[in-house]
Amino acid sequence: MSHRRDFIKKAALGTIGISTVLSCKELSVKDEAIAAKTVIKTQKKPLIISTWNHGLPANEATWKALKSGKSSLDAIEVGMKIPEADPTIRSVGYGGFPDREGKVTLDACIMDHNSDCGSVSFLQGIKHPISVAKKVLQNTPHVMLSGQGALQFALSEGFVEENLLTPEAEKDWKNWLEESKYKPVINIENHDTISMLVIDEDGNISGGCTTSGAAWKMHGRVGDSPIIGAGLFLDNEVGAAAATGLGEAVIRTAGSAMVVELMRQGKSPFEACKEIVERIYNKHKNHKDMEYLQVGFIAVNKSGEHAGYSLRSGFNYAVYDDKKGNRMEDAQFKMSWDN
Ligand code: SD4
Repeated sequence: MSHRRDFIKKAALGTIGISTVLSCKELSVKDEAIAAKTVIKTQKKPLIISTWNHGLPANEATWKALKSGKSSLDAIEVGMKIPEADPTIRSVGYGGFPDREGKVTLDACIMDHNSDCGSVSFLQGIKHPISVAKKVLQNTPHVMLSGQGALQFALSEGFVEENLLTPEAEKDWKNWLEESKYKPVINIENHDTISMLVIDEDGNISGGCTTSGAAWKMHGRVGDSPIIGAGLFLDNEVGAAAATGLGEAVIRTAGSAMVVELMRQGKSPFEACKEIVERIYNKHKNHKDMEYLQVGFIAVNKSGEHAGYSLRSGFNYAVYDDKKGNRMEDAQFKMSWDN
């Protein structure tokens, strides 16, 4: 956990220059104009953006796959499987924190430029939910399979059932059980869904999302990540968006779909992400979730302009393009954790 804290400190430090100038308060209109200028524009393809530090190795693998001629869906799957298989990443796939009953339950979705999508929710015992989501897209007439049904489908497709609860995650769960105060807390240490948005060489957009969801959630709880329109949405005519943070807040506002819709109306990715974060803030400012609320969005439009914006500090995302290679960008944010 300590490396996670260090990372958050570093991520927060990365934004201190901005946050000091802005006193960690709302961006003023003038400051917004400055922030908008920092948004990166590129016509270069391909372009990959993904949430959080684990986006870097995921981007790397997806980039190689795209360059070797794989389809966007296959390339996204290759990239997303890296954090899913990494037991040190406690918020995605194998090694993810379990729910309050000690079960690791996984959510994932994938969507292509034709608006074909596949999704699994509340899936247990399968290390790569992103691959099962891709099979739902390719081999079923449905968009979403859940729980036992999703597991049965995965087994019928040749996936192997395995224990995803690592000794480390089990130990943390047992520690949590000592107090077991249930709050669906998404704070800076326990949320790190990976969402990835891709523009391929042809300019077509696709995306994916995979997570073990909120730590210590109620058994059966499903977050925003497998829900097309909430955790992920794209329209190949316009752009794409994906979310991280407290899924309940993202679902309440149909977050990613709204970001894309605002881009359709002419907003930049930065403006669109910021407007939906503001909307979430306004709907939650007197809400019981507000104390620990964090949500963040990444978005890309058809011309390759991209941005990230979060309610609270500490959110970053990985960007890979031909010009600058693979690197992290700090997202702008509305407020620090002290506010
Ligand atoms: C969820 N959005 O299940 C996910 C959690 C997450 O970074 O970790 N987001 O609510």
